[in-house]
Amino acid sequence: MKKKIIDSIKNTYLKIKNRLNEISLLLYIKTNILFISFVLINLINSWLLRIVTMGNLFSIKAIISDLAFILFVGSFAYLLRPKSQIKVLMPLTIIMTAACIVNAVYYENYVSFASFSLLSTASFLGDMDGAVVTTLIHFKDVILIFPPIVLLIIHIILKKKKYYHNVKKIERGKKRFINTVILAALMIFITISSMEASDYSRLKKQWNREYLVQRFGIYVYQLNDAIKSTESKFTSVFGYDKASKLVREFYDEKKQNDNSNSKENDYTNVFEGKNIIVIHAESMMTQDMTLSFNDKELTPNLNKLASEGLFFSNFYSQVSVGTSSDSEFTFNTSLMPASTGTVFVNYWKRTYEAIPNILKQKGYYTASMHANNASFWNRNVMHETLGYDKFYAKDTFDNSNEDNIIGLGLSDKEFFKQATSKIKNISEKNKNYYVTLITLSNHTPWDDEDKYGSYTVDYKYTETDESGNVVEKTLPYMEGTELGRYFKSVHYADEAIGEFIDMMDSEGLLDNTVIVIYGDHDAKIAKKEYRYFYNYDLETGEKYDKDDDRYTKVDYYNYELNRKVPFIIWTKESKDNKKLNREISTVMGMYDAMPTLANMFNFNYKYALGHDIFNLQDNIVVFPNGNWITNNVYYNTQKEEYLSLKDSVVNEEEIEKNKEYANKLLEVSDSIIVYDLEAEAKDEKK
Ligand code: GP9
Ligand code: MN
Repeated sequence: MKKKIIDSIKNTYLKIKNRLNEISLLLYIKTNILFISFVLINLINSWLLRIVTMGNLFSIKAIISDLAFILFVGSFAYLLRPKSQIKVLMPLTIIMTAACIVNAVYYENYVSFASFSLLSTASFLGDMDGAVVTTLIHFKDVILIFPPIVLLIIHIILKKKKYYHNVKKIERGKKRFINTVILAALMIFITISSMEASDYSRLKKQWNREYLVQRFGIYVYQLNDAIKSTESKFTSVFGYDKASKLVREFYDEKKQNDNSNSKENDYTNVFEGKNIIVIHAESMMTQDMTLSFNDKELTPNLNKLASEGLFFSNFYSQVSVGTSSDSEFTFNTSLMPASTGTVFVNYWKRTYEAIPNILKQKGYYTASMHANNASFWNRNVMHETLGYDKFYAKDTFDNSNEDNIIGLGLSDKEFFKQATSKIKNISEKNKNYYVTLITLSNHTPWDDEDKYGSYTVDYKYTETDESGNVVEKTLPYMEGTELGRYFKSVHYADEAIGEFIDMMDSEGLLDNTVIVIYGDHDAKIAKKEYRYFYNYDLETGEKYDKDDDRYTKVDYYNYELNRKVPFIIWTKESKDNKKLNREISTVMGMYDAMPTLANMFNFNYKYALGHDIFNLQDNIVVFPNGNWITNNVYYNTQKEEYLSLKDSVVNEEEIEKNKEYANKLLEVSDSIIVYDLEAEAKDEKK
């Protein structure tokens, strides 16, 4: 009886097993383990990449286009025998994994995704200190390496289990190839049919890389980027007429509807005939100027210059992947960074209406100074293009004393010291000069703490103990954090600027000179560092809880709004002159610097995209990713949503108008750069 029951259970089990085997999906899975693993592993990796970079947890659209890509490229494996399919699937997995890792590391540093058009830029990384590169690679990026390893393990197990030998009998390669391609085509169809008009233009322009990866996944993004990057080599040959027309019409319209760059105001010619010293302050942020630790201001020197001169407190840098070089470019030309690649590396063989070029025509001697390798960011050639008579790079500075080295090179204090004697020389030989000083010490990774001086970012306080004695206590606060180290470096960089002003003054070099200072871009420090900073309880040394009334949120918008950098125009006499000693809070971008200075120093230009800030009540600052800000709104193009600032009532019509304007402006800027349209104007003048 017992035996009978066991036999019948056995029989039923075998029957079910056979039935299941007949069901094609299960059979498909069982006989396609390697291929399915290949698809899943690479799908998961792309998803992980979106998490570690943008924190984007789930996007069905990205999963579908990832799937389309993986299925399509993988389908070719079916043209080989099961045993050999690994020969196709493994190289593909390695390539896709490499794309994920490179992009994760790249994102860490540039908060954007990598582009093939930047390959020529990669060489400059070689100039960086090893420490910089290693700090760019974080543990979370390392996990992205799993696909080839897991695929190999699966392959070995299958081989051991004689899986390939068994499936050989069932496998009908060509049919599977066709079926997989059909499935991939279906995914492509779903992707395309769910695309909106703006998606097409974004794929075409590649301005908003984050959006593209979020929408299409990393593989499709990288494929599109590869096509675009090769295409850009050809488009500068074609499409010239279209670009030229677009630019011509844009400026014609501007001339008719917007006279803010030609109108005279209180600042017209105020500095005519004066020398200009521009300080490009590496990673200096406006927020730094509002901070104090242990009752000592973080940036006392910048604060003093700002309070004595013109301080533009709502000023944004507009950099793209070209960071420092982009801000040099936009400051000097009032154009936007390039949409693919960087102007300094990819579009240096052009003619630009840049401040040094213009001032040179007016008889100024123009020079730039920077104590890093001349080839970094391709400055050695690009500075000549911008119109600098001479670029004083690393080789013109004495770097021999190891004590004077911080981070990437010569310390700012020593740099300014040696620069002052160079400026003295220049001043003796030239009536007027325009000198740009590019600082270096405040560059990431901010780990030369012992060289930054004695400024501390901990929290010192006193307490009376039980016996009535006053005891000094310390809470670590920002000590030991990345943001804390950055603050110490900022304090050092500020001190260096203060010393420079004093040296210039004692050499008598400030009497006919205007000092212009800009922060080149924000410090790109992670949100979690700010969360810690804003929510540190100075009574207990603990972090406020999220539910605490005192808890400060750090979200996309307040992070973006906080990326302001200082912009200061100062002279020795400013503090006694009401007009030259004030704060301007109208929102302003790096591209407004050139037209504003042009009005003050009396020089002409034709192509500026920004405005003379003294003629504006409100303004629009367009960012390279298509986001923009006015006094009332911050617009996020990735999410197509906005944040109203200062509780202002937002007019939808205005939003649409600004969106259109921002896109047009980016297109115009890019057309000028790619098609070398400022050269055209120069030729016309001849
Ligand atoms: C390098 C320095 C830094 O010379 O200007 O460049 P960044 O990394 O900020 O673009
Ligand atoms: Mn920089």
